[in-house]
Amino acid sequence: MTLSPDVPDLVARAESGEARAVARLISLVEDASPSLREVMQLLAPRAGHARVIGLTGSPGVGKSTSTNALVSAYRARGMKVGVLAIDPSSPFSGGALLGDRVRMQDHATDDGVFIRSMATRGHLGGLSWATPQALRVLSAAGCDVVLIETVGVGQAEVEIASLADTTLVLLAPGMGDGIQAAKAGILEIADLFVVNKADREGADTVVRDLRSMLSLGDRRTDQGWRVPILKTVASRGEGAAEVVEEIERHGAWLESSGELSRRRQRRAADEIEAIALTSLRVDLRGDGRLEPLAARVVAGEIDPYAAADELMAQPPR
Ligand SMILES: Nc1nc2c(ncn2[C@@H]2O[C@H](COP(=O)(O)OP(=O)(O)OP(=O)(O)O)[C@@H](O)[C@H]2O)c(=O)[nH]1
Ligand SMILES: [Mg+2]
Repeated sequence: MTLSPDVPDLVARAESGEARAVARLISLVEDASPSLREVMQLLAPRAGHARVIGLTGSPGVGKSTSTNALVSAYRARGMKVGVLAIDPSSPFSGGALLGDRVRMQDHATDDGVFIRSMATRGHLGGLSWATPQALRVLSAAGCDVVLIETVGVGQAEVEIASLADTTLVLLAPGMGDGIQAAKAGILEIADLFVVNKADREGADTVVRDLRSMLSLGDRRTDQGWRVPILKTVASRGEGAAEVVEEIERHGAWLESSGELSRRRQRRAADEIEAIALTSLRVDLRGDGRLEPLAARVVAGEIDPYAAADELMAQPPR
């Protein structure tokens, strides 16, 4: 693990689709390895190939089961698929996402599918730092589409929307989701709503509630994209092909409207900012000037603004 990897060789093997090399590169991302600079330089020409689909929604709504069903639907179209399951609350990958692995077992031996879970808590740069780099790896490995699953709590769902080309918001009956959706600002981020667990009572009510909320807001109509609402039974794969069709339709709209390049430009800007801020923070912490300044602030000798000015007047070592 600590051996410095032969980066060009690793990248070449990942680009030829070797699963172990892909996994290794994503581990470098997770570990914030110093090798990443070289990795990203080599990957740059091949970034942007994959269409990025975000799936978010409350815990237990069926995101992993839906991801599994969507992977099957994409594989049926002969497309190569990457899956990133992101757990913003857990500092370790593995534990909390074990359930996801089990639910995605269908594709464990398919070499047209890369499945990877990633933990971002405790990572200095967080989700916005690590995820785009993992996406670059998967894109370079030839994935036509990458599905990112993240649980819809707090800031993570908003971040996921800014990382994805198309964002799916999942709801299910019996979870008070109609109300939750309005509260959580989920209406703003969805390009597509999926009401999962349509085999359960109340799915039509969720659809109706969503439809009336959407017609009140009607934010996208003027931009030419009307947010569709689909029903699925992910556990039986029902509706997955239709969801893929709508994602493709949204993709075509993204391209024709110019929105795709706008979204990707904004994403790249976010990514640059995250890298710059993270390295600035790392540098400041290792710089040795922060603690003495903090002591002076505590002693009332200077105020924190003046201390920050002093810090920034000279770039960190
Ligand atoms: N009845 C029914 N159950 C479903 C359906 N889809 C998923 N489930 C079940 O719902 C439970 C949660 O599914 P997951 O796919 O793990 O949900 P999740 O959103 O990924 O959950 P977290 O990752 O923990 O937030 C599992 O027991 C699934 O079998 C469905 O369409 N109908
Ligand atoms: Mg899950």
